[in-house]
Amino acid sequence: MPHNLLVDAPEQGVQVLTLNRPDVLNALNTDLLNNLSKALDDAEADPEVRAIVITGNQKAFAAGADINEMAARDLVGILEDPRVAHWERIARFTKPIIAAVNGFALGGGCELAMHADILIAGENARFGQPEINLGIMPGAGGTQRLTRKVGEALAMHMALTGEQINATRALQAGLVSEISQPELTVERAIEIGQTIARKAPIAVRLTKESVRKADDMSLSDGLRFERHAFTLLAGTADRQEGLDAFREKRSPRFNGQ
Ligand code: DAK
Repeated sequence: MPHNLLVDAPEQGVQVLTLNRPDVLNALNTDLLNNLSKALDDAEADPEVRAIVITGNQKAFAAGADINEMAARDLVGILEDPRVAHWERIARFTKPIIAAVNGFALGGGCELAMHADILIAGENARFGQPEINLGIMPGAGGTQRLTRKVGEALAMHMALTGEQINATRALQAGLVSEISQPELTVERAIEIGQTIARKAPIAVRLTKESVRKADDMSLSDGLRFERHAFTLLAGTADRQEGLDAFREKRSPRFNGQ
């Protein structure tokens, strides 16, 4: 049986993780989430990995949590549900994540895509939070991240009606940063990952952390965090290298220090 998560060796700093349960449109069961968590643990510890691309296939990024598994699960004790820890693991990942979304990104699939720092959509992408159709509601950020990204009007519309939006609407709403031809989505995501992989790693990590804080903090607290991070970078060898390289009209050679 093929593995439900394909983990490529990193190339030029970018590792591609491919959700691989095509028979069920990459529905996210516990085993797949577990494998994704483990792959992220490994990637976090691997200095060769500077950015991650998460993708699915042409028909689906992921059509949500595995409904068959959900139907079999007793909801009592949901806070001890191992899937909660897996979602938290994905949210804690410190390196940049780029989601390359073709086809359906629904429910937990849309929520997984929203855990990415950069979201690239194929023209055929469809985003939605259809949990309401199942008598439930989003449970991994679909009421929170979606609202912060697209605003209350559209988030409320999507979460209460279960209606999907297409790639163009997702771009207009600010959910994705770019649309590509479906067959080029992964290639484009890798290219973006490789661009980031050439930057100074500490600056990349602190930039991601700082932008993320904008969701959680007041403007004054966020600005304080940004200044603190900026000051930390002042002591890095990579900052010196970046400034020297500019003045010497050459490409910088960052070493992560
Ligand atoms: N789970 C299991 N199987 C799924 C599936 C899913 N989410 N989505 C599709 N499949 C299966 C279908 O049952 C079908 O299987 P067979 O009948 O061939 O055996 C196969 O994939 C192909 O699907 P369709 O035949 O339905 O394909 P169509 O093109 O006609 O329709 C569709 C595509 C995406 C519109 C449709 O499949 C669909 O509506 N799928 C369900 C989408 C959905 O409701 N997703 C939300 C699930 S609830 C949590 C955090 C988060 C969550 C839960 C817990 N905790 C922190 C604990 C998240 C919850 C959800 O995502």
